[in-house]
Amino acid sequence: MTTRIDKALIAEQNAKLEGFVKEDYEALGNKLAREDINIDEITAKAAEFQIAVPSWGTGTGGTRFARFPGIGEPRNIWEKLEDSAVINDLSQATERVSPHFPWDKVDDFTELKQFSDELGLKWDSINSNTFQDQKDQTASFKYGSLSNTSQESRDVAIQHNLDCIEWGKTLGSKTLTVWVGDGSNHPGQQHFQHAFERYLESMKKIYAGLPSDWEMHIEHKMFEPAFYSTVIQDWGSNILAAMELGPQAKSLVDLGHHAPNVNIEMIVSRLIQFKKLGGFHFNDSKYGDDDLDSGSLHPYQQFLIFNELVDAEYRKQEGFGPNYMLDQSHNVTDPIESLMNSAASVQRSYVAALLVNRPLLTQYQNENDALMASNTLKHAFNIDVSPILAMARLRKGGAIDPIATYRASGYRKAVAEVRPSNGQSGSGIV
Ligand code: LRH
Ligand code: MN
Repeated sequence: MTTRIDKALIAEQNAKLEGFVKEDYEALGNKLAREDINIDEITAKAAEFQIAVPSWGTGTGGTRFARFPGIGEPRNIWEKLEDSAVINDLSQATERVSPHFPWDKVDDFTELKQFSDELGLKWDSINSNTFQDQKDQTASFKYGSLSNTSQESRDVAIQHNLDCIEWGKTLGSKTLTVWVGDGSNHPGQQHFQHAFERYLESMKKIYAGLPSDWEMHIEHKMFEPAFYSTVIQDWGSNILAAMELGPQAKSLVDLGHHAPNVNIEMIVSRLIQFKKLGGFHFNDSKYGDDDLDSGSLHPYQQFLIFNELVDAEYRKQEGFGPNYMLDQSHNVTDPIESLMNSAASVQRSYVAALLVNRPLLTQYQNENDALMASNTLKHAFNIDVSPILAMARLRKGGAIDPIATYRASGYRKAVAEVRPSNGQSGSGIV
């Protein structure tokens, strides 16, 4: 049974708001025209914007202390895809889903591909998992995976990544994302260089298994699950590994994997300059890897990141083509609502960055007019682009107000009737 949001309901809900959106759109269009900006060109770009949904984000997340399941939780990849289709039906910006193996592993990947095709969904980056031991695993990842001192553990981790590539080929994915929690909890526990050497030796074996049109995205993280050192702890170790491995290896920036107040937009600029920016895991955080909804705490930082991305597009930067994806944990909200909200938040940062007057910014930068340079960015950030986002969704057959339409659909209640909760609370991010 696949429950989709009825197109008639979307049309009925849109009919209530369409007049207001058109009014606001026209007013904004006039305002932007005064700055020689054609609103329809911006709306067309907004409509092309796509950000992938993490399959694991469609379920309720948790922490090491507890996970409090919501109702109608998706219990497997089939139901996660159904929910992802609802998110895309309403937002029209999330046609790609990123799976995590073995959490989403199935016996028949051709059947899974068929199912996703029927839902109008595509497959984004494949995430391997060598941060948990699987049942009957022959060698543990307790002391690491690709950098473990045990060749046996390294081989198990390498083979898992090669399997992920095979499964991804059947699904039509073109990217493997490798995040490893490898590291240490005590000074002296790990030899930093030897651990990195073992990691690179393992990654070279995985890299050799990449089809020629695939990329490998390396994800760095400051800490957790290791609490003293992490083998790929920051963008420095990340870009060194990507350069060492070859042109198909690039760096992935998960916003929550940096210490508070780190200048992430500058890291993005460096990765762009050296053609090593593979993609993003968008989320927000206040303290650690909180995996909160994108733009919920630091919308200006998110805008500044897109200012670097749009600048690269504007300068036609060679080797530029990053992948956008959400990576969040929804502990207290309906995951579908949070994912729609977050997709729109990231899309908003992109659209606002399109409104930056770049020739003027360059002039102020060359004149060291710091205040006017900063104001040029703030001016674009402060323009309310909501009419553009709503019009882009409306023109693509989506919902002007995705949350209101989703709630009006009663989808969560409907699926709760066919997805009995297992009643267990448990703990952990999924
Ligand atoms: C690690 C991470 C990684 C995923 C996991 C679910 O913190 O960001 O991207 O594999 O979350
Ligand atoms: Mn991530």
